[in-house]
Amino acid sequence: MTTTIIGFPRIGEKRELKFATEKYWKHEITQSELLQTARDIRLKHWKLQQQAEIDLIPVGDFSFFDGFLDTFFALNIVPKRFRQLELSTLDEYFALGRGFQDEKRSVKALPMKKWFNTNYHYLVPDWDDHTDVKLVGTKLFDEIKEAKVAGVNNPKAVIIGPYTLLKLSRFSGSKKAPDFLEDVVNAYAEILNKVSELEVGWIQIDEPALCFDVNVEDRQLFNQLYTSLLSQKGQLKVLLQTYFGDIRDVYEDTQKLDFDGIGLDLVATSHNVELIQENGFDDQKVLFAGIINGRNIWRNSYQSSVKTLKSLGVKNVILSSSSSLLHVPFTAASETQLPPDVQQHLAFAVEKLDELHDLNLILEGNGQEVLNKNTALFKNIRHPESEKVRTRVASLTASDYVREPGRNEREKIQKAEFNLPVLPTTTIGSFPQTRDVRQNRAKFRRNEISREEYDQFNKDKIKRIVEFQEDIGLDVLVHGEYERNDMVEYFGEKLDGFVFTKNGWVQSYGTRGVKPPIIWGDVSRNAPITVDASVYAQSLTDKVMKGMLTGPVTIFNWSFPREDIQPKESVTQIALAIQDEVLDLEEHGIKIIQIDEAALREKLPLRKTDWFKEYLDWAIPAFRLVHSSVQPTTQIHTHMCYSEFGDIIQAIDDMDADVISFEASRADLVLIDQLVQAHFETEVGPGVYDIHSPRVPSVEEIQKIIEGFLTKLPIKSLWVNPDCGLKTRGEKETFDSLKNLVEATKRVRSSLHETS
Ligand code: THG
Ligand code: ZN
Repeated sequence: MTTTIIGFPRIGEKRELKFATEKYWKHEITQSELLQTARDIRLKHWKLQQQAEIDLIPVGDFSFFDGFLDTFFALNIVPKRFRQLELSTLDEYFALGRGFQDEKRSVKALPMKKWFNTNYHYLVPDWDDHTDVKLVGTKLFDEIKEAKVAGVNNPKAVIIGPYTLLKLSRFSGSKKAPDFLEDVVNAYAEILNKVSELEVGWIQIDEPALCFDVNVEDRQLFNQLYTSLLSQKGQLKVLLQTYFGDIRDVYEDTQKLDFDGIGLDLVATSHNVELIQENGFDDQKVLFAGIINGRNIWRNSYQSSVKTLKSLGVKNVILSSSSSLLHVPFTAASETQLPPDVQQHLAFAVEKLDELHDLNLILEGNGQEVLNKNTALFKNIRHPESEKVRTRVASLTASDYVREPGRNEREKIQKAEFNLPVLPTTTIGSFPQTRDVRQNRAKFRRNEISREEYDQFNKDKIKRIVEFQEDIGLDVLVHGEYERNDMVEYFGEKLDGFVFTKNGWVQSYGTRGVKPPIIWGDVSRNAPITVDASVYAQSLTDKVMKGMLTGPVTIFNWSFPREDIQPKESVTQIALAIQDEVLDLEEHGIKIIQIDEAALREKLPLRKTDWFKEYLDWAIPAFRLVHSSVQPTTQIHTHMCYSEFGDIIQAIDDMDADVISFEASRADLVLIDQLVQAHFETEVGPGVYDIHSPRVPSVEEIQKIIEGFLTKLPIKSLWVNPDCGLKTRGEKETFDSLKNLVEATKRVRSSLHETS
């Protein structure tokens, strides 16, 4: 038996790659300095894997921005607008990821999307009729040579496969995926050939898209691609690597095709185990058994892993991770501030390497001691359980999930209560987190200023932003969220049941990362969290102040979950904690409360048949539990960052919020059409401009967008707002954009007057 991993985190133990890259972008270091940092990082990660005696070390998993981008960039899939910039290769690469702007030119970045059901984003390549697919990049081959020089004698080349590439791409011209098939196969064949020439044993071709539903055409595409490609593999051993789900639709095909190895995720689902048990596994192939969880941070239970592996009855097995380790932080060893009884249960990327080594020992019959120690660890897990929380969850009844009266009734009551103009204007909640705001938080954290000084600074900020919103004439105001870091980390820190890492960074996109909270015990709220800030803000104005909360599904999805209880149970606990906050806000005079569910859509199971029974059936009720006992006069808003919920519209309506805001700024009316068709009842605030760019939209532009929405939607259910929170923007552009938003709304209102 041997060991491998699918990929290692690449941002560096202390986020060295992030800092170097951002310096390079600011022209503070040279390209060669950046390349040197990258080499140092790769070398360090290879050495760590060697020390842990990982046999097959992945090479090519490194990335400056995104591995999916690396793959299509190497294949020359670069839209003309980027080529015309005539940049260096590296700068063109970065331009695809983050756009490009200088005195004369401005090019928008490629769109980003969530990578399967993770909080990682990949870049979406745009193929048009000029796209000329051919191998032009040398990154993979350069890294293989570099690894060999560094003494990595058994590298495993890693690339994203052609099926996943085609499935996740956008084809904007008249040519579609099948029209590119031949060129794609040729380009990949050339990659195999070059890797083979470098005397590499294995190539890992990542095909996670096989874990989505694969229909008849997709299956044909997969077979066509690989029949052709595998006939050209020569001596190279080809591993078909899948992750995040099961491959039930193509399992038989993978057995028949000439793959040398099949990589299956044995953690995300039990379905792959069943596929092997029921259909057998070809003796001539190697199973890359994804038994170490790449998605969560708990220690592996060796006893149950050994049991699973033995139940498979497969002859040739290599032990592996269930996915790339890029989804977990670097090392748990430095998290010494955590209580020891927590720390001993954690395995981040570095610790997972040792776990593979341990498992291998055990399976070879030399690991009785490590097995005993691990078994004892699992006997000693002590998740703090709260009798109070358990009782509260157990006593919930169906009526706790139903808001009375119904939506139509509430709408009338609320129109009378608030007396807002038509097309009410608002923002999503956060205002720019300028340098001074972040510094104030940092100083408080380092004990350089007192709690009073810290609070006073934020109060001054709130006062200023409330005045600004009143001045420009927004209708529903917010306090600006100056006291918050990340919208999930902030709530996690205030709730019982969570623990926090100091350095547990996970890449979210490009150089940006998040530090997911860890759910360790039963979750509850011991004191009000946002009430002071909201009440203070409301005291400054006669307009309505909107309270701002993060919803239970998003808090859960962006944390590392417990594995000893069901997701539904954790989410219900979080929902009750947020319910306490909602009711406190209401009691203290806050009449509109927004509960964000930015991450609701991303955790939809990969297969449609699982959407309801494995997810929506508990996620949507959890949201309702949070708000269903408020007064009819209290208005509940929610927000979603990504507009792609066309396929779950009914579920979104069933959240039973009064108003939902979402991204729609590409003047893309498709979703609006879908909402109309589905008789969507919730009032909507489709974003009227894109906050992800510093560009200030003009009054005329916003006016047109609002008028466009009005051709589809009844005026009584339309709100006007930007498409997301404003915390990542600068103040000047934000203020200008919002002034234009209000002015555009006023013009639409008065033109309505004239015509009626
Ligand atoms: N919070 C969490 N996940 C998210 C978002 C979020 N996922 C999707 C979406 N929003 C976009 N993601 C990010 C992630 C990180 C950053 C911005 C958008 C970011 N990070 C800082 C960095 O890496 O330098 C660190 C910020 C900090 O100090 O906390 O800017 O909102 N959980
Ligand atoms: Zn958003």
